[in-house]
Amino acid sequence: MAAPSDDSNISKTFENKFLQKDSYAEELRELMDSLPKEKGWITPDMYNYKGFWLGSIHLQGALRCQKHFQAQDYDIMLCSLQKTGTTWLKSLLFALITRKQYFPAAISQQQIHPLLTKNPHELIPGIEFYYAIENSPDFPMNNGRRILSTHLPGALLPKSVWESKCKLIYLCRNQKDTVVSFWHFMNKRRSSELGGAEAMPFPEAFDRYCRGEFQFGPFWDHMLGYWKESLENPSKVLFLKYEEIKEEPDVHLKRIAAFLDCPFSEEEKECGVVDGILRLCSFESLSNLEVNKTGKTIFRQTGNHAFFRKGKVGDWRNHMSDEMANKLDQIVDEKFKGTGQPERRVKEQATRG
Ligand code: PAP
Repeated sequence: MAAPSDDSNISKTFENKFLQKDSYAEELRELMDSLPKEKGWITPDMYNYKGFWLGSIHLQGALRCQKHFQAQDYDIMLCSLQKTGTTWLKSLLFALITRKQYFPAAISQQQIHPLLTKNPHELIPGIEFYYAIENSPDFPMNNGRRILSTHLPGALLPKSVWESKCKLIYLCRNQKDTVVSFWHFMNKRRSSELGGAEAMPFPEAFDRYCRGEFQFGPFWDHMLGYWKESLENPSKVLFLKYEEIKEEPDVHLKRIAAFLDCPFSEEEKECGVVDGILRLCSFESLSNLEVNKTGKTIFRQTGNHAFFRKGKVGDWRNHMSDEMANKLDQIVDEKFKGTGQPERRVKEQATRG
């Protein structure tokens, strides 16, 4: 069946359904009853499944895609925790892979680029969300590839992802900016999806994040799983950082293109294709499009504007005390000690702002 596209129907049934425990399949209810649980940020509960925190929607989606999703060698899977820059990288990947159909440097004269009328999340589906709705969603092909995304940790991905030759790109971000971004986003969702529920105070959100108790967390195990795979198999997993892409977007876009076996030709570079993609996908460009100012996501009542807040490195300083920042730095140091994880470098960059 075709990928869902009518936002009004899906968002109503999808969210409401997953807030009602009675409506879950019996098998899922039994599993949920057997798992450790905590209060969810949006849903009433969150479950610890094999070491990771998932809401009922994501648990259903994870189990279904483990069972039914078949990765293909030509697939591209963008893997990330929430609020690490997924929307941005989705737009970059889409523009990169479809650049022959939609020439980014000449969009204004010749054609309407899909990114000008659709939110990146509509163009690149998150597999666990689609599998939460149905057993066999049909994902779109773009120039001979399927560009997909997931917030699932590597350990919960369907086996075929690891067994096939599909390529994985992992994106991470400085934790201090991530938790601030996550807190803002969740409060917007609480307000629009939970009938104006009160905002969660930042100290509470921060403590839960530090304990790893947020969707798809804890961040350390999520990151380390992909980090280790990227070291062992660099042609399979490319490990990227938001701050580094911000610093040298052209370098990283070319790196991504080479990793995906679709490098830019000299001619393309001279014609301004790299710059065209970066301009099209910049925060300023995407956040000012009508679809991203007033449109809604497929699954949620929350508007697309929630995916575009500031897009800056170092905004954590406006929300976090020194004591909080030190606490999170210590957790990062402790969790990544001895792993060779280059998190420290990300941290220093963000500290410099
Ligand atoms: P998601 O996991 O829910 O998809 P995600 O896109 O990963 O969210 O993260 C949103 C963050 O990326 C926001 O960060 P902020 O809250 O600190 O501002 C958002 O502003 C930022 N972002 C979105 N688009 C871009 C872009 N084109 N360039 C840079 N940052 C962006």
